[in-house]
Amino acid sequence: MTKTQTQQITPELRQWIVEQAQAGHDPESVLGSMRASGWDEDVAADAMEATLREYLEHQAVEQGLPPSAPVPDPRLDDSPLYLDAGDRRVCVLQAMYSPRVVVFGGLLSDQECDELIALARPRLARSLTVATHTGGEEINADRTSHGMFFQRGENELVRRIESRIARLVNWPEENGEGLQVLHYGPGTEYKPHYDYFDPKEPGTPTILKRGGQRVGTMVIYLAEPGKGGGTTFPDVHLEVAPKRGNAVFFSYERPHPSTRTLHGGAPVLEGEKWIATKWMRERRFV
Ligand code: PD2
Ligand code: ZN
Repeated sequence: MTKTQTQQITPELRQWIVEQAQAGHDPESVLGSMRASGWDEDVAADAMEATLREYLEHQAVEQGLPPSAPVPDPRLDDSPLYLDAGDRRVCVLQAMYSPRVVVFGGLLSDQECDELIALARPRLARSLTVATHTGGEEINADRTSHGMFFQRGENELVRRIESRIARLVNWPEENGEGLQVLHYGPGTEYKPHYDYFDPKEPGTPTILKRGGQRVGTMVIYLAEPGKGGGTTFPDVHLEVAPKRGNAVFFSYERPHPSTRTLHGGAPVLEGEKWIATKWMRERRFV
């Protein structure tokens, strides 16, 4: 048996790790103490991460927050410049941990952007949002764009894009809602909101029957406005530029503002903005 396999994470060790964190010791010094007393570095790091995650989850639920769920997540542990999206290499332009926000470069080619717009344009209607009090759909003054939904896998281009997204963020294609295309003219915007469904709204249980909560969003920019139209994350003062072919991904492990995933589409000041949005659910979306 190797040394690593013999090292047991006992309840006493867990408690000690939590106490160190509570006393304000930073992770590096806790790891240093563990190494000094004979712990293998990787085992110590894994033990610490798992223990603190479990502890924080317990605290969150105790304070009345909804429990957390697994979320889509690109593999960025070794800070790759590019990720393999199957039929295309996609650039990782920016990554933030809390909230989890990743900006991708070149998710779609210019031609794919144009093709998607051409397929969507004849089917546009004033955008609706899910009415959380009933579970139906309604026109919302906070969302002045026009949009349409493709069925999942509706055509070859949509299938290609869906497969790319699934691979990039390691989340099953079948958990995705249909790709939505939105068009914003000058002056239009999507006011800041959360993409998850508010558990307190009476219509939410009906919505959740189709695949559980939303846990991640990919917004792909298909056409650039001249000015304005960025995707904003007000809680962290972040604005993502709506550069054609690029995309912003973010995830939210519980339906709660503590995720800091409040976000909006800033008003388009000049020109037109087109995007495609893929919302991802916990389970198969039906
Ligand atoms: O158009 C955007 O940038 C935007 C902003 C906020 C899109 C969405 N939300 C969305 O589709 O959920
Ligand atoms: Zn949104």
